[in-house]
Amino acid sequence: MSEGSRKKAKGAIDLGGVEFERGAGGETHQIAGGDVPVLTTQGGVPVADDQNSLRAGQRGPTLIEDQHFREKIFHFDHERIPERVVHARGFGVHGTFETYESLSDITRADIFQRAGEKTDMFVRFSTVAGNKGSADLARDVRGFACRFYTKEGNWDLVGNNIPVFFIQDAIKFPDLIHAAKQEPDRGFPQAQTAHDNFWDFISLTPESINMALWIMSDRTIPRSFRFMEGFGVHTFRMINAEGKSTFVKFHWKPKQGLQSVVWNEALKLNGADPDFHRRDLWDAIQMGDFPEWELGLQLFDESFAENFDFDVLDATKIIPEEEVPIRIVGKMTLNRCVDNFFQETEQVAFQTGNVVPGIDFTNDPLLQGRNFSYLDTQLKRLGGPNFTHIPVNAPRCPFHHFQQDGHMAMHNPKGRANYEPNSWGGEKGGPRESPEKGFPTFPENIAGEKRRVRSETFSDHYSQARQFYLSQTETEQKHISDAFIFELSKVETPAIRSRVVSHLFNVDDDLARSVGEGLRLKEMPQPANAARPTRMDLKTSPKLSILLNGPESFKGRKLGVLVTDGVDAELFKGLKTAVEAEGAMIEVVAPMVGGVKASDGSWIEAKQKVDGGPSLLYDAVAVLASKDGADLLSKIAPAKDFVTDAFAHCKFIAYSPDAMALFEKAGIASDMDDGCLKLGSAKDAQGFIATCRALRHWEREPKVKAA
Ligand code: HDE
Repeated sequence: MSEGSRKKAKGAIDLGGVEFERGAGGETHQIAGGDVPVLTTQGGVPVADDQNSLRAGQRGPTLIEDQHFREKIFHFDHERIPERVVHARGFGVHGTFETYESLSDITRADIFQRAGEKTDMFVRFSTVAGNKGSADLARDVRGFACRFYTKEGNWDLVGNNIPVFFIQDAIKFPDLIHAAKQEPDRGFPQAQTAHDNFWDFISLTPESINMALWIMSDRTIPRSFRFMEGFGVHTFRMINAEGKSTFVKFHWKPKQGLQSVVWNEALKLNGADPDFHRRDLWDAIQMGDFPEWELGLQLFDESFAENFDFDVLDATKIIPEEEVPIRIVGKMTLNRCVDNFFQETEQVAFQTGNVVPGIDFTNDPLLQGRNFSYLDTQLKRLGGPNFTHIPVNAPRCPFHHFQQDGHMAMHNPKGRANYEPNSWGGEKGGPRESPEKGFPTFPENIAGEKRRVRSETFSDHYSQARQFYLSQTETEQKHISDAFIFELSKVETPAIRSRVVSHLFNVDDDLARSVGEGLRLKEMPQPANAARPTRMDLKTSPKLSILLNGPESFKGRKLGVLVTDGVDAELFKGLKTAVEAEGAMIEVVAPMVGGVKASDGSWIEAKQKVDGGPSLLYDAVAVLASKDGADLLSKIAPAKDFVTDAFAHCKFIAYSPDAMALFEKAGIASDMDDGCLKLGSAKDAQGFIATCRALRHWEREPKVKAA
């Protein structure tokens, strides 16, 4: 507010640059004027006093006449809308898609016609089972919902970070979700599949076993939304201008590489920072470190589909990249946070039915069911049929239709015609259909009996689960087995535990045994009855491993540096320079949030006080302490946790020579290994950051067994 732009009110006080005045009861009023607009009612009427309701007498009752109070409370009372029945917790951001090359030979979709074309996007990442306020690091599938605002309407690719699904037919979706969410009698557990109902359902639904392997892998505990893949899951069609159809599966490949956390870290992160994933994306975008994904297509024809080992309409199966290579056709960059969370992230209404000319559905029964569900659910959540009038849902291309009225209609058709055919002609007559430009449904030949039936071609439930398991590194296989043991240890009914293990015998003998032994089953179960025997001949697919597809640098990741007074200033500077040169972030943690005084007298600002900045928040850590500083840290329990957790989670650790006292007191000095690097001088910092390019020091894991 510019000084002198208005007279200072009598008794005005200054609270951090904004002026307030004291009211009669001692309360503060922010004063309008200058750059501060006058507060109004929803109807635009200026408000004189927003601190006190209208009363009869100083200490008397509030008057119903107080229209300002009534409007304010009425609106507040109605602020909540139903959360999404699944994927309630999510985080949305804006972005841009850039088309690399014309795909006109394959699809007539306008977005894929011109190299270099940019299309606006909105993307929402989510967990599935937890409520809106649940923690980010739940073991769960992540939603990866993408909207492209194309010149021929909105195209929504509503995918997940896992390429397969639990069930084959949408009619089982309510059962799956009921089983996964809180048990209905007790209302818990929240955001967890580690309970009886979930594993009961899974163990009675063999088609879900492939997905069960995926969700027990580290895919369900990503380090960040930025480090995960996305998948359209279903087989779709692309149709070119001549009407030729090509099958397609959509993939998003993060330029950042793949990365996950370990389970013990996830458990603790949920307490340390329940917003870990949304904060990560927010911070990265605000800092200008825009995450990028390339869009890849697996394209194949009818003859491939007929000869492939599995039915391409079965959403519990993948097509390995090694069999149908991925063609990279464009890039998504997420570059803008929302202005308002509710307005955009909460109100965005994705719909699988939003496809554009040149992209079409297949008969995947899961996809067909979704097309009904996504439209239907928006009515309940957003309260009426006009949710496309909300800016985040409105197309950004011209649109004309005769839908009218309903709650909150913002734009009804203009003029006399609200129907067609009509004989008004010209502009007055309104829009008309166009067989040339309009959405062409692929004229597939369909014939058959009307029956409730599951195709025989959907009946192999274990072969791809085995293929997935055998495609993992040894470290990842151990994580899968540990995850089964953890989840099933929370299952209270022994028969359900055994039943799950009986399915694992159809996947891999060693896996089943290690889970069975980890649960201390009194007797190993027989393999479950299988509709089809597991195929032992499928080739492994290295692309299914996270560790084989990790980041190549430390870029986009975060080093946490625990410092104390007297920290070697040169060493700190050297480390900071090395981190920044790599395009990574450094966050300073100190005994007190105000910061520390370095050896040369300079001041180092801290971002976190040590108990609010556990090593869980960082990809790698350093402890730079003076001798006195290390003695002080040795007496602070969270400082000891800082190093023991980092060690147990197989993180790379750098330390100044004097910091050793902390490791000794924490009880890990004698176990320190090649993943722990002493920084003798600033020169060593570069080598440390180069070491951090690898994700973790996995060699340590068998010794610490914390994952
Ligand atoms: Fe969803 N799903 N889903 N789903 N789904 C919803 O729609 C549904 C499925 C996915 O960020 C709901 O707007 C059925 C597969 C994402 O807003 C609902 C079936 C995949 C999101 C719905 C599936 C997904 C949803 C709830 C079985 C990956 C969040 C709120 C046939 C390919 C979108 C909403 C967002 C949300 C139904 C299975 C992904 C109820 C019936 C498979 C990413 O309509």
